[in-house]
Amino acid sequence: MNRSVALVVMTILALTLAATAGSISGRVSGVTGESVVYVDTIAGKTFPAPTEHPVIDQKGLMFQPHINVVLVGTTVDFLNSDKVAHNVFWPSVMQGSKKLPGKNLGTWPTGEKRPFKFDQPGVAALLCNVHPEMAGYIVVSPTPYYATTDKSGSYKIENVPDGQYNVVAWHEGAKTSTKPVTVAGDTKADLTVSK
Ligand SMILES: [Cu+2]
Repeated sequence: MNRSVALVVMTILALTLAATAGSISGRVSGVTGESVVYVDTIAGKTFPAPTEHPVIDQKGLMFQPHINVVLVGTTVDFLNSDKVAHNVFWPSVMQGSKKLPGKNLGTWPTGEKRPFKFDQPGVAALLCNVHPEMAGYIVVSPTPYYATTDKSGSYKIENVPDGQYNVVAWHEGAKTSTKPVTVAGDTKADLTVSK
């Protein structure tokens, strides 16, 4: 390889690294426990749906995990691992203050699963009409840039390209909070949500 070719290759590598190395990290305050943080819809950008199906299990009379985040377009497999029949339904999908229709997937026995494709961003509160105490959540993120916080509210979203975004924090039972964030490399963004 001659010197000018090597220089071009190195420049391309450096630019590629610079374009993919950004992140958003910080803390969600105002609530305790796990929250979800995601980059809101980016005008003119869509993302291919993942081919993998995350599994939400109904086990021990609970939705496991209790809180799930998926990219819009993802198909979720709902599994029943209990000895009793369970149902899965959500009364609506909340898109900000907009209420989109919900869905009832029916009731099915041990060991079976039913798929559902979440093709609209928003939040679905999962319920089981056999066991009223069961509750879970699916946050359908419009972008692949999302994370769940740890118990103290800290989060980090990796591989965010530089740019200007609206970052949203969601927490069970609280109002969602949105904040404009300019990402340039590793960027900090703290958010506050309130009940
Ligand atoms: Cu149930």
